[in-house]
Amino acid sequence: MIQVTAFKWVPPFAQGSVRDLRVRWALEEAGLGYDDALIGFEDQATAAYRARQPFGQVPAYSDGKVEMFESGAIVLWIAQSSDRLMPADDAGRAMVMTWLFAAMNSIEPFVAELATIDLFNADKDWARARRPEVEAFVRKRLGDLQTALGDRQWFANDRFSAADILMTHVLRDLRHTDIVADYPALADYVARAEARPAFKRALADQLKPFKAAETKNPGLVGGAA
Ligand SMILES: N[C@@H](CCC(=O)N[C@@H](CS)C(=O)NCC(=O)O)C(=O)O
Repeated sequence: MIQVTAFKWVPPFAQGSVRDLRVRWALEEAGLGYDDALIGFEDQATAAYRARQPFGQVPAYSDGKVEMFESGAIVLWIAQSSDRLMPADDAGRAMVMTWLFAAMNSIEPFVAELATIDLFNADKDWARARRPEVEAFVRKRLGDLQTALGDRQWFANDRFSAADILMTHVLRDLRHTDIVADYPALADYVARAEARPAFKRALADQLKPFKAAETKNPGLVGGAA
């Protein structure tokens, strides 16, 4: 059975963003069943978990054939077994890999820097000084990204693929801002991706244990994705 690690609970700002969502979504699109192995913050530093994920993070993945960490690599692995996530021809596969790495390497670092400022350091002087430059860079990248998308629905080969899972997830990490709304084609793209039944199932399954934990322990901060 395929197994994906995920957190039992995370604070509201992270709910709907944790990277096991990428893997859950890919599995749902591919029609592959899986178990989620829920871990707590206390498990992250254990030797047993570090053997699966050297940084103590989620997700880690196993399917009886391989053991993996790194959400992008895992999604790419799953995509190799499903033409719903990656076409069979070389040119088509190359485009999926290209856009998948574009999401992780050309967009995510800037989005992550902005999120780190806003969500963890908003009250610090250095963050206030740095933020305008970071937002300007995010906007520059989103402008280029919107131009690259043009009239297409999806980034690689104009058909939904693993690359769109990564790109959508990265763009969702700007949900705490209004930035994506200023790029209407990208806003429509994210909405189109989020409307997919596979995404909705993946998101609901990530959120389920968080809600259960909050019901059991009302002391945890409530909130949703
Ligand atoms: N590059 C890794 C990053 C994984 C990652 O950042 N996971 C976060 C959740 S989204 C995590 O486990 N954070 C807890 C921590 O770093 O201690 C991947 O894409 O799998």
